[in-house]
Amino acid sequence: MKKKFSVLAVALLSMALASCGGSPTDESEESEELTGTALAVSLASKMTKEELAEASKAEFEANPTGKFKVVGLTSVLKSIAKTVAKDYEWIRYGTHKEPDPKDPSKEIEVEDADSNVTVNNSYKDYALLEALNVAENTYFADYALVQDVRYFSSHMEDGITHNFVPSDWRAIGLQEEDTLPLKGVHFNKLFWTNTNFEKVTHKKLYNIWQVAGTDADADHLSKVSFQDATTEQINMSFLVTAYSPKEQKRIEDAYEAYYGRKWAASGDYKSAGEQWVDEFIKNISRWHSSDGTAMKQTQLESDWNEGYVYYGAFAKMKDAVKNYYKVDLNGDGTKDDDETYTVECDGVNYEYSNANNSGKGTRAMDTVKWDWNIAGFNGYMYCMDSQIINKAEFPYTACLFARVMLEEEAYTTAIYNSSNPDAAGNAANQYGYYYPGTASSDFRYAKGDWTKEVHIRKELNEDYDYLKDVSPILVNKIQTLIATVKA
Ligand SMILES: [Ca+2]
Repeated sequence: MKKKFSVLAVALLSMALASCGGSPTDESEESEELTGTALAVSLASKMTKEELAEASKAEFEANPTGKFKVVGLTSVLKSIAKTVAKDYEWIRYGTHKEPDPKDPSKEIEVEDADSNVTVNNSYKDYALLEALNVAENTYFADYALVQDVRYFSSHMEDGITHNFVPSDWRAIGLQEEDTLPLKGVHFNKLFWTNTNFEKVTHKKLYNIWQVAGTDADADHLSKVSFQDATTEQINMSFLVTAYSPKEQKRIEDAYEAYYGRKWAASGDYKSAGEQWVDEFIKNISRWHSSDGTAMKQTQLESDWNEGYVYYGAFAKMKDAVKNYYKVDLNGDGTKDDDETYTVECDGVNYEYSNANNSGKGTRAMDTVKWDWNIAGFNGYMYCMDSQIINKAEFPYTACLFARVMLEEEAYTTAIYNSSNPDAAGNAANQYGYYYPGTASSDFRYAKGDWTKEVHIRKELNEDYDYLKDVSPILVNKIQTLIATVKA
């Protein structure tokens, strides 16, 4: 609404200028109209990285007692803050461990008192987008890493946040579509099973229409576990993206491969994506409340012999890496230490033993089968994006922060993890987190993981141009269908 109003206001203003003999609005006049954070971000987008650093330094000199404030949903931000502080001497950020005041037997990470940066990454999901609303009129924070463009595009349109584009975005290896909004970190959600799936179901997961359709279809899969898209908004963005004109061909091709006939519009469905979403929702048999719990626990501890297809955040592999279970591997009702189990899934042999891992049992991550070759798509690739918050006190530093996040070294410092090494055993990129730029040839992926480019190709993709205009009526229709199925 506000966007339409401001476009109208600009139109009226140009008409007024024209009637006074003014020249038509050109780019320089447009930037003259900008003020405050919008102006700073616009100017920062024309600066070199060195000029941006100088502007950041000037901000701290002008405001020596101020604190640059970062908000978001991930602890990655603390690591990026440390990198920024390492590279620019006027920026100070460090953390240390202290006893938790609520439970002195535990330790919590506390920011050093002399830090002039503060990072709040404790927001849960969409609470951050709501919290940002106050920035329309008053200072809230300087930099935000936010997710789901369908949800926050209105913040950009309303001027609550501003989009910075580094002048050297091409050199970093970004594509133009990576700059609006400016990408920070890629994430994805995938369809996955456990490695006992094929033995239990006698089926492979090979086509997206297996989880739609009905029992009448050969190879139909009726056990599907999905987080409710009414509350898990990124799942709603996934479902509405299946309606996107850009994604129809892959869904139609998968239909033809599965049913042996071309997909055709009918009175019921105007697109293959619409049909898939409708049938998929009707086929969901369980609504799990946590993607993390589903992957790190449920699939192994409870569902080992159930043959479920799950849809959830691939990044939860970092939870599953730490969880071990003894399982009734031989199906006799006991979980004895000497039980072993060998199973073939999708042509690969897996061996498990309750004695494995120093007697802790089977590691949940090792029973996640995520790399099925699925006609249609494997899931949904989306991003956490950098935004400069309106009324920022350190807008240039916020832009510098966004720029540093795009450096491969800053990214790998934050994301590489030794608990999911590459094939050679080196610490490597965590599953489910992907660098937005062009990774160098020595970039290390976790063992078996696909490259970012392969994930992008195999998954539906978050698309700002499409999602910013998605009708609330479509969202409502999907919510209503979910409510009906759950009732
Ligand atoms: Ca047993």
